[in-house]
Amino acid sequence: MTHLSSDAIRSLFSAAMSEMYRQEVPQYGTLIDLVRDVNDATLAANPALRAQISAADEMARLDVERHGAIRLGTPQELFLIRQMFAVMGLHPVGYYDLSVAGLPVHSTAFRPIDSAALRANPFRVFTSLIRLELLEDQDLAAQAAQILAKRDIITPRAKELIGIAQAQGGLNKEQAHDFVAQALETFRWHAHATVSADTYHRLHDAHRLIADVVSFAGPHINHLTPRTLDIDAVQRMMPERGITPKAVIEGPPKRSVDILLRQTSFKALEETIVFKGAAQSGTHTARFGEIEQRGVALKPAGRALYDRCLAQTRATAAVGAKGENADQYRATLEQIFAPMADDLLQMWREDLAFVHFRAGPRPADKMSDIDALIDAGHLLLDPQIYEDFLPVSAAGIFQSNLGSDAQSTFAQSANRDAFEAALGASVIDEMQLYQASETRSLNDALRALGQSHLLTTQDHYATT
Ligand code: OOG
Ligand code: NI
Repeated sequence: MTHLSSDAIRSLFSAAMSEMYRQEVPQYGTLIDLVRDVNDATLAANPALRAQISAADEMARLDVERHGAIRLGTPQELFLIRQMFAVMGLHPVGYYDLSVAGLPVHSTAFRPIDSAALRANPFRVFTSLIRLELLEDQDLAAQAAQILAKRDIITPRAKELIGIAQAQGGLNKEQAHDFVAQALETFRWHAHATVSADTYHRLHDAHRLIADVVSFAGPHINHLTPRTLDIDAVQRMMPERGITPKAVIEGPPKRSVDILLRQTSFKALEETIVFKGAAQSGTHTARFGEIEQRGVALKPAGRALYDRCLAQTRATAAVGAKGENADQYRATLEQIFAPMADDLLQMWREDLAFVHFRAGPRPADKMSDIDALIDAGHLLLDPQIYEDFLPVSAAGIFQSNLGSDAQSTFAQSANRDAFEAALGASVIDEMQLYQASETRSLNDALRALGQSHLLTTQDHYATT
């Protein structure tokens, strides 16, 4: 029997999610059109960027690239979602502690992990688990746990197909289509709350996130984010298309070599919901829009530098709840990041950034070392795209969605062990993935250039 690849199943799923979300949230369609227009214009105006993206074989992923986000209620749900996502080649990478921003959740990113899968379709889902133990009102927490224990977020047929995929190592075409249709049910919006108006309001008073997770039958997808090549243009043009963005773009400043991840979002829609029991209705804000620009992944030293610069910026110029001080924040951000190297080769040489190597023209002879190959133009470097998320940015997106642009900092209380126990697996270390990918690309290029005597097995950053 022939199986559909997990890449193909992921592509079907991401297209189906996009279609569903377009139906559910009309502004999403507007955003997708805007991002496509900006990307087309950016590529047309910048032939070097177009050539670099094509040479790195990354043009195809750009148009389909999305990330979504969901929030889960129980450890069992996280465990089951991991099984579901595995069928489409999504694996948990990284641990994000959002208690640092006063949010009662911790998270991981389910994403493809090898370069071929990322090139095929890098669809990812930022997945959070609520932490009832962080609530002050433990009676309410116990009630919330009871409500959550009654729901089943995965359809019986989806469970059956996950079992089949695990037993036979994949799904055939018909099963795959069935699986995608069933999986979609988990992430659909439910206008009918499973709780009474009274319970909803008590949960909401404890924390809006708790109400969002506990009051509904499933973990509705709360945003689906396209990737743009020019987030400053998108931020500028959003109002022209009737969308109001948050006050500042999260993440690093604009640079000539983009680093990590820059994100902006628009506020959640207020939607009508119907409470249990009564014919009474109310409103709830769950779904919002987000756009992002992805730059080069940073090595540990680069990431530490990023975290330091960002913390310094936030300490110097904090943005207020209504977006006050946004201009000062932007200027400070640029100024504080200015000393950081902004040239890809220099960043690689300073152990700041991960690259992918590519073979250029083949030299006539054996060369003495990698630096000589680079300097003579035989070995070419492309930025390795950052495939993950940033906790401070994620917190800013959560906050903005909760109605405030205020940047706040709280005492942290990470609990990675509990998260991994729920997941039933360890989260994968993203730094190891990037390093392995860099080393593999280097060795492939060296072989293609007839320089096998320079093959390397070492982790560049780990040894320096
Ligand atoms: C997730 C927010 C984080 C991002 O892009 O950083 C996120 C959520 O609101 O559930 O999606
Ligand atoms: Ni997001």
